[in-house]
Amino acid sequence: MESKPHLRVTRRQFVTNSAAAVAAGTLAAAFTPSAQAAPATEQDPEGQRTDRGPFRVIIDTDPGVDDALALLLAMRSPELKIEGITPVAGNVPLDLTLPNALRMVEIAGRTDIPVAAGAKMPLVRRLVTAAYAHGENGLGGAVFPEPKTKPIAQPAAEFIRAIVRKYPGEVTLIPIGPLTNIATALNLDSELAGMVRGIVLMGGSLSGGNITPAAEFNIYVDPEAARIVFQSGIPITMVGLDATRKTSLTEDHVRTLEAAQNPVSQAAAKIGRNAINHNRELGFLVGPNMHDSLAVAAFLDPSILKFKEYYVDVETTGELTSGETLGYSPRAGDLRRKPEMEKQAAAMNMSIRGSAPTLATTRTSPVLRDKFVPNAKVALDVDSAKFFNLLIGRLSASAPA
Ligand SMILES: [Ca+2]
Repeated sequence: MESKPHLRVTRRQFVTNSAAAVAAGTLAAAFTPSAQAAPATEQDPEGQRTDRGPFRVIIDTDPGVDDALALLLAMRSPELKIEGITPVAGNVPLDLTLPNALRMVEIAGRTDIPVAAGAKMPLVRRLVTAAYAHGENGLGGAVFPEPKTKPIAQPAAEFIRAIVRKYPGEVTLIPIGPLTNIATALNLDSELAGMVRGIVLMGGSLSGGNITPAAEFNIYVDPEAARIVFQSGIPITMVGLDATRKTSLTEDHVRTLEAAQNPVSQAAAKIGRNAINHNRELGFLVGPNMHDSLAVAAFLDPSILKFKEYYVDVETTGELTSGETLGYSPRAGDLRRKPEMEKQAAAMNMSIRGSAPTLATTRTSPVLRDKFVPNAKVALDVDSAKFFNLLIGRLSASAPA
């Protein structure tokens, strides 16, 4: 099928703009929050300018301790028009992530939000879960009643496709679990990528993994899906371990949540308290990282993070490294040039090179791309205090009237 021309232009513009930002080569340009993450100034129907949305989003999730808090944060954020929540297998199997998502919707009093069941398994691999970190029930052992709310009949990938097609160019996807549902939606419809406004995801790392030394958990679970997403051309904001491991939930945070008398803060406190205790039992020196809510926060307020543009690709064939995210940049690591040469360096077509071909292959060149074009803004640093002000502030505030 032919893609719609105007949507193609949008994608080409992104690439052109990204290339221009690289060509500009300034530190400021490198750390400008991503356009798709920064809720841009828009016109509302009355013609009033508004910086606060609401912006259409779909949250794809595998609750998950930090997913639960991320969902509660999102449902307490007036900037978001949550079109749906799409649970996926990840931290725990789908038969737990689905009811856990429904529980959060009920706790937040937001049963108006459709919840669509997603993939039970990664695209081509057996499911590896993280029950070791999230407890057998996925919520760190915090127990909540069985949800009464039911998921909609439509499967997640079809639901994502339908919503994106309904509002072309408007929907931002916020995946905070393995990328199976998103990749499946993109596989269903070759035009879909051109209609997605952006993806702000929790996943990956340019500084070592958490489930293996190479891979972050979400990407490790379904590297093939992650590769489809990173190569889709959709503008991506990657909030990975480089930033999320600098966020740590503390006793003080939990006490603030406990003191607030509303169902959301009480539930968040219960989950947070269990997570801290679980962490302590495992002997960790720092409190639980709030990986997923940082991705939601990155969409709400990109100034919380510092970003740099990379071409990110995903290792899918390693014996030890599958799910590793590789960040290519002519402005990072040993490839850095003198400032006066930076512009040239980007233009100089730094090639994107893979592993050397083996004798058994007929592949003549391991060059994957002949020049540097970024596909992701990667969060490299975070103002943790500012992030927790947002997270704990919104979770402990009374419900909006
Ligand atoms: Ca998650």
